Amino acid sequence: MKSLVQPILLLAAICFRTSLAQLSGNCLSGLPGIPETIDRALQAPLLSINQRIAKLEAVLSLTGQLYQVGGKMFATNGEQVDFEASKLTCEKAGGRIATPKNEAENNVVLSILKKHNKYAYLGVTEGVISSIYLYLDGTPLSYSNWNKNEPNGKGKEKCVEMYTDGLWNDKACNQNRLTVCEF
Ligand SMILES: [Ca+2]
Repeated sequence: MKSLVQPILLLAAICFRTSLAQLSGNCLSGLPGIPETIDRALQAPLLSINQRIAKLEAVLSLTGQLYQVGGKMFATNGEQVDFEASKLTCEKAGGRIATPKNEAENNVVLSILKKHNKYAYLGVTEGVISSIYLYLDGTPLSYSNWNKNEPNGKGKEKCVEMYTDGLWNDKACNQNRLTVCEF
């Protein structure tokens, strides 16, 4: 029960220090960060869970095992395998192979590649039409960061790798590349 008691005490302390004018806020309606619509009996346990997750994220980030940007988390197992094996590993872990959809996400994947000094396959493959690249669910790319003169495989480089400068290259799928997953 200790873990449940602590957030309640914390809230009590916050309320204690809060003026009457603010009593219509968190002290009466819900705990910080917890929607008011959640049953009050569940609010303290939820706050406790949120705090513990935040601590775990901090530890994993500190040790370089977790990279976060926006709502996504990226991580690598440090292993180099081909595209299909990378994809499968990420899926088995409950995520998917890294698929940066904006510059910020691309930069986070880049930071992982720089740390390991390896290239990685992305969750992008060539569609039925040559030189048209798609996400793995078949939808068109909303972001790309092709290297100069890429993609140049013309149907012979079905996968896409990211270099250690963040730029993309279409590449055969059978090379060994660092597995980077997103969650
Ligand atoms: Ca290429």
